[in-house]
Amino acid sequence: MTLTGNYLFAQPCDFIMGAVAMDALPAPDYPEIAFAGRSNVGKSSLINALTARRGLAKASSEPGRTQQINFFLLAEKLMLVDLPGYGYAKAARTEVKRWTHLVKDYLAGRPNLRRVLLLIDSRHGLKEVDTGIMELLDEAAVSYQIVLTKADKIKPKELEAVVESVRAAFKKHPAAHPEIIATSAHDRNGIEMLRNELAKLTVR
Ligand SMILES: Nc1nc2c(ncn2[C@@H]2O[C@H](COP(=O)(O)OP(=O)(O)OP(=O)(O)O)[C@@H](O)[C@H]2O)c(=O)[nH]1
Ligand SMILES: [Mg+2]
Repeated sequence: MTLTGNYLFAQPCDFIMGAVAMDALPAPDYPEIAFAGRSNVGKSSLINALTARRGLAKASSEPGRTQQINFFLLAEKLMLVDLPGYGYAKAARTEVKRWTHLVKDYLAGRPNLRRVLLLIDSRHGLKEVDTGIMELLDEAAVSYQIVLTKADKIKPKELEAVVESVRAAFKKHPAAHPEIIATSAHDRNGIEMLRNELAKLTVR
């Protein structure tokens, strides 16, 4: 039986570890859901909204807040993985390069990665770096799903337009999951829907 999303996400969720290198990841014992996206898109905030735990994942208005791969184990069933952002960050160039490599290696080489949530800022839509990540995931045959963030920041009509443009763009991408979920960590729209979607992935 599939758990309801709200039930699953009300279970304990614990920080397991932060990893700065591929040889320091935890054992691949649980199905993993990775939160990927450009710096500042709202990855850490979305993990906090899903788990209803403020401050579980460190969020900040300063791009580049998450500097390692952080693992959170939910209900001893699902590992939530907060990735450093790719693209712009207020950090040294060499540092950004290092995380970008780490993120790419992780995304392409993690055997227990069940799904990548590719977060896209509702106001900005898909950028070139995002398309690059989609290509990498297509090649690695890793299933991914687009999640729009910060939906509270734009009007419903504009949101529809972004959904349509993203839908059109990912027709060419074989590993993309067809459903796009628009979310807001602030007014919590879309959070329950995403919880339900992720609950389906706890079944091995
Ligand atoms: N209005 C609004 N702001 C949001 C939302 N989600 C995140 N933010 C804000 O966006 C900023 C970045 O959020 P983070 O969750 O730290 O983003 P991140 O993707 O983890 O960033 P990095 O770790 O730096 O890559 C913070 O100031 C958040 O408060 C949202 O749904 N609505
Ligand atoms: Mg973060």
